[in-house]
Amino acid sequence: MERVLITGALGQLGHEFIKFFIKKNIYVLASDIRRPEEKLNCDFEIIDAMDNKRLNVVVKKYNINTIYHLVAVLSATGEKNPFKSWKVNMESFQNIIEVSIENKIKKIFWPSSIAVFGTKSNLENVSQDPILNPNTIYGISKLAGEKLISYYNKKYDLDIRSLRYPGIISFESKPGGGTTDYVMEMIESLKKGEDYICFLEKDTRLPMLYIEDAILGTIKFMSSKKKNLNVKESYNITGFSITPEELELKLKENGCIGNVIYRPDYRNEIAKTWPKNINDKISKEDWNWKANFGLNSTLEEAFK
Ligand code: AKB
Repeated sequence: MERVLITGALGQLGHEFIKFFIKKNIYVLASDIRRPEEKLNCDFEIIDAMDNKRLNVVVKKYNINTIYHLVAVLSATGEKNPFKSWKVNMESFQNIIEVSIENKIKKIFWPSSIAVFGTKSNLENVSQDPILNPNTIYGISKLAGEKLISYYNKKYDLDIRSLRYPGIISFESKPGGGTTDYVMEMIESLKKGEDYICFLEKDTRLPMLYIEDAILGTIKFMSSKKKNLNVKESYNITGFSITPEELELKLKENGCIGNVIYRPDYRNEIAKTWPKNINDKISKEDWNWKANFGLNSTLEEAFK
């Protein structure tokens, strides 16, 4: 029986993973550094993943055997305080690994990101294994994490698995601190008939994935047979790619009346070093990955 601990559970992905596990009757313990504003239908513990001792106590107390470690300072916030970002992203991950070794955790999920790529990665269509030269502290920490996965899996016979998420689009749970967050911000403003000041240039193309594909894809990946997983670090996945201008036009086609004012800032510089398109062929071959949502079907969800 799976007993799952989610760290950083009150973030954009955590909320949706909680819902999924509850629906499937899988035991889930949510944790974060703050209390939830609304009641969760599962156990909850305050855990600062930087606190190794506390993590250990909670993992033992609840007999946890699977961990989804979602704690991260994302790209845009990370650039404001790189030292803190590195500390949170790396120390928490190392703690999870230590606690997992001690408690014989069966499986660990740790999200990587398109932030691991850089200008040398052939950004028009990024393959699984290009040159990686990340430009943000977030991307550097994700790349370091990918290397740690293959190292610790081998050294301690762990099963840490990872996917390189593109921008995740969700309408119930909110993102925070990312470069791809503009999608949800623009949709929210234009739906209300308000203008939106976009921090990216109108033609900055980035890969995206609708939350349902992200959750179901991750679960499918985590349930795949280990012997089929040939990539030892982190797998590429994607849904579709868009620019802010394409999104604006689609929203107007859907009857939105607000305008978009383009005022690119430092986040556009980050986005310029990220892929325009992702090649996720290896995920399709190894674990049967398939995205079901494109731009139109994602927007249908936004207007439900
Ligand atoms: C971000 O924009 O920082 C994240 C990511 C792509 O990892 N959404």
